Amino acid sequence: MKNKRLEADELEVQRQEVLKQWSTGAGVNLEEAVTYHKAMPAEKVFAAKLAKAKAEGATLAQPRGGTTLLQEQIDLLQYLQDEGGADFLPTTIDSLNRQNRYQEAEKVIEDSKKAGHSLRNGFPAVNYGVVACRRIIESVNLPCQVRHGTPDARLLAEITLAGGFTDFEGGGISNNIPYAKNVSLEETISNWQYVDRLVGLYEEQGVRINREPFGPLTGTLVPPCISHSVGVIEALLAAEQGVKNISLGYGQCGNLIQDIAAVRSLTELGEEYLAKFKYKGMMLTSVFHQWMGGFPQDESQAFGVISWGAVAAALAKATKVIVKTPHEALGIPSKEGIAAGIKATKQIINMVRNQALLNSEELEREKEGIKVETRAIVDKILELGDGDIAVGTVRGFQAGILDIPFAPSRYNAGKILPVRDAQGAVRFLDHGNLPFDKEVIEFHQERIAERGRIEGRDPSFQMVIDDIYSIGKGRLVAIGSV
Ligand code: 8ZB
Repeated sequence: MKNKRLEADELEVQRQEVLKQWSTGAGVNLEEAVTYHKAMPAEKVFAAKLAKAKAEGATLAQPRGGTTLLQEQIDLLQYLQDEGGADFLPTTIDSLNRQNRYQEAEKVIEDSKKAGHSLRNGFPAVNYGVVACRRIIESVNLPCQVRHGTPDARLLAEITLAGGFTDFEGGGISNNIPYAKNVSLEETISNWQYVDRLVGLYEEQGVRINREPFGPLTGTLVPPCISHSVGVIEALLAAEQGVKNISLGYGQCGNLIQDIAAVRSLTELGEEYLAKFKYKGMMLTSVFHQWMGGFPQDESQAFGVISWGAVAAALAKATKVIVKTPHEALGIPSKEGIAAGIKATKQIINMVRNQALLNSEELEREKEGIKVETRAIVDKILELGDGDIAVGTVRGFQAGILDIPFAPSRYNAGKILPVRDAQGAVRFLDHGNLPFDKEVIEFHQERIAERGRIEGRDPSFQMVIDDIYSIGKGRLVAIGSV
């Protein structure tokens, strides 16, 4: 495995296998799909709407959502469009499709039809096939994205892209390390080279498909340089396969300065590395994920968390914000709950968007710090791969040069430990084998020590645990054990 564009014959051999994995694969005809996409109005093309938002400095809102039954999925999306005021629409894929367990998904669909309502969370797009996907696309007026966490999303991409979706979430690292235990990076990077190459084929024929690596990884205690490194690497891997439109994601950490610095540095770093490898005609946008950790159960408190994320997204000028719902702590949200999250978010965006950009020395320092840390990681990975980012990624994860906290994968070193500082910014309590120099390490230690002094306790693993639960209990920084 190398970071090299898949040759046409290599891809074709794989495609023939992939399209046979489930009967609906037979419904994919790339040439016909290109014609279908070309007839689509521009307002339904994700990359076009993102480009416009980027030019205007606007922040657009997107919910999540998926149901077992097709009609319920259509009803949900129409509701989120018409009542929720969503700018972009999702179709979140069910957990069985995510694990390529199509036979079992088929039974869930049958049982749901018998029951008269959806029995599971998520839409099993592979089972439904191309025509059903197009029914969704044709039922709404907004761009639609496939959202999921699938290590092998090759067939899912074939079907949903032919089905008219114009954005596809995921990546070889971001859909592996946080989602799987036993799947190797070689395997998922290779699977995702296929997905990116497929997108590249659409691009070559004049169809813009946006790609979005999953930014938040394992949640709310992921230091920005970790998710930024993954985003930059996945952007490089995608660009090599011919992808042109990429949204890089970041999950809210909760400290406003750090969150703004993270969003602003993310696309700058992406552009820096894409230029370094001379990829041309790339469009990068940013995605801010509202709080990806535990929520308070109380709806009013939940709206507080949602709103704080909206403020950060708007001030950072993220191109897109993925919204949470006031039902987050309770279970699967109703369509009204999802719409409520969009409305609260858009209210804030519209109030904040014209205000002066927040600029300060602290923000600049934070931004520069994130860049220095990310470059240290990505450059070391390139070095380990003798210039090849795919090879370097495999070796880098083995060596803990890139390490994702709290990840289930056995291909992740799991040596780093993040914790909040006194202001709630996420710092390294233990930087494991990350290739940082002395100043970086000392900066993190000083910030954490300051919190220790304020709380009158030594920073420890207990502090990390407290930070994981703190927002759910009403605050960002846990003061003492909560
Ligand atoms: C990786 C994303 C996980 C998050 C949200 C939750 C969860 C799950 C639904 C949903 C809207 C749904 N989520 N199920 N949002 N509708 N049916 O995805 O916030 O933490």
